[in-house]
Amino acid sequence: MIRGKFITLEGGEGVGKTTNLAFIKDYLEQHDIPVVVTREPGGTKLAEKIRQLLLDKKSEAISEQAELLMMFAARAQHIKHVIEPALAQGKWVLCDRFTDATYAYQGGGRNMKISVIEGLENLVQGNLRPDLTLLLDAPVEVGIERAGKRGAFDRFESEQVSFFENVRRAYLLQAELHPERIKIVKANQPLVEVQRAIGDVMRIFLGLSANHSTTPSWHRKLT
Ligand code: T5A
Repeated sequence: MIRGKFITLEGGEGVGKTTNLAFIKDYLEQHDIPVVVTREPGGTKLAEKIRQLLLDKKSEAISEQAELLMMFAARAQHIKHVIEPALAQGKWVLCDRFTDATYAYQGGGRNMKISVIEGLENLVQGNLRPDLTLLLDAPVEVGIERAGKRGAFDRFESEQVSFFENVRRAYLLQAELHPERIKIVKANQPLVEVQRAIGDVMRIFLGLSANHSTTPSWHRKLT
């Protein structure tokens, strides 16, 4: 059995990760690739409970160390029960956020030591790293405005703008450190353009030729 590929989608609040996850799933399935779609924190019953605790604005003040360890506790469950089994069965895993989010939010946002995050990454993940990461990047105000339209803010979304500026900077630094894996997609443009750019990245990742259509199927139907 050929091992599946592990693709992650990253970016600040409200940049469009969830929206574009469906597009990527659709793209892969059109190429007969079996896909498991999942998210972090979350993806298993226990990890989803940890997610609720992490996002709950009304929870007691969560220390930075507790927050970091909860992210990796959820991740350990997720890897063992969802990600690794799927990859071993030859399925591709498409995950809404993964460890780059920890570098961005706990490293950049909370100023936790990168060496500590690296230590936990090695402990929890062993050799597992994403094969491809799409980083949706947009100015912080754009993401916050989009997220605001969806309803009440959670514990992270209630942070100051400076927190999100640090998150964005840390994400861009991750992309600089791992240019072969992390591809930046400009998210501050109409959805059809974002998806055209994502389609280009996916086409190259799948080794398809340049004249292969990258227009979103829903857009093709409309035009
Ligand atoms: N976290 C997570 C950490 O701190 N450390 C970690 O290690 C991990 C894994 C999880 C939180 O946990 C933190 C980070 C997060 O704060 P989440 O739900 O995964 O929460 O993250 P959010 O950023 O909150 O996800 P959202 O669902 O809010 O944002 P998305 O998915 O990026 O945005 P989406 O797709 O819901 O789009 C938002 C709105 O914008 C519109 C959409 O229609 C939607 O209304 N939109 C566009 N509008 C115009 N033009 C475009 N191009 C658009 N694209 C989307």
